[in-house]
Amino acid sequence: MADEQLQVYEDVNEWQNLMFLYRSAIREVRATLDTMNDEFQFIYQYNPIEYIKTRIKTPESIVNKLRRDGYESTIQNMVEYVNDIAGIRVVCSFTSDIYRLAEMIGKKNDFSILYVKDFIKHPKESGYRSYHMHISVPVQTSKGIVPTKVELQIRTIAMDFWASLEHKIYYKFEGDAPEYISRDLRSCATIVANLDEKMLSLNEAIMELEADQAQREAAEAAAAQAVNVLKAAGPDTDDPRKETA
Ligand code: 0O2
Repeated sequence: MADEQLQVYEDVNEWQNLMFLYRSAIREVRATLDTMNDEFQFIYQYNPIEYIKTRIKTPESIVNKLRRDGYESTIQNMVEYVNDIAGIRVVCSFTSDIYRLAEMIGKKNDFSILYVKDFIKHPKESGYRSYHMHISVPVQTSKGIVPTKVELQIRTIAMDFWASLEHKIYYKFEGDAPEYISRDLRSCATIVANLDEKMLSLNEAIMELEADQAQREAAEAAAAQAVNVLKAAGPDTDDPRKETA
């Protein structure tokens, strides 16, 4: 009995240590994303990240996933086979931002990319679209560095809206929604994809107009400056009317 109790205490300790690692990994990735957002502002003059959500998977959801994949509910299996215990969702304005961000994350020396799932280029049967990056983050502890897995889901506002609603419906019907609801959701996913495409091309058109306007203003400013220089040089210099008078 005492031994069993000890085992429970050891497991609780192990569980708490693990949760500490996942929380720390989330904090580190989040800080990197905030810095990236600032860097993005510097390079492209706007912030691509609308908002970030983070979560630690619930014990119930971990156990369900292990069971679904045919593994026993042990802490070792959970660490080895459940890759999204630490989850970060990054919501962007445009699809192009997703790929730019993913590229920047890929270049971070601290993180190693374990694998990527591009559900934007290859949407799921359900209609789900999102870009998933599975990374390993080195968490510094008093006992040394512990590589810790984090799942990053990067998607647009429209994709996030769709996924949140679909997730609720999926749970409401325990994965067995009536066919007409699944069909409607799939057609909504197509509308969302078209909307994202339209918004992206609108944004590109706006940016082109802004660039043209900035160019025109710069040319006008240069012309005005040239006139001022001539005026300042006085009527004696280079004034052809003076010679003919
Ligand atoms: P929850 O409640 O969000 O945690 P892997 O281990 O990476 O090989 P995995 O994790 O079994 O594969 O599956 P996948 O397909 O990569 O999905 C990972 C997560 O993406 C899911 O976690 C969801 O958050 C999200 N997701 C995947 N497919 C769908 C979908 O069709 N609709 C919605 N709304 N979300 C989806 P969980 O654990 O399923 O759920």
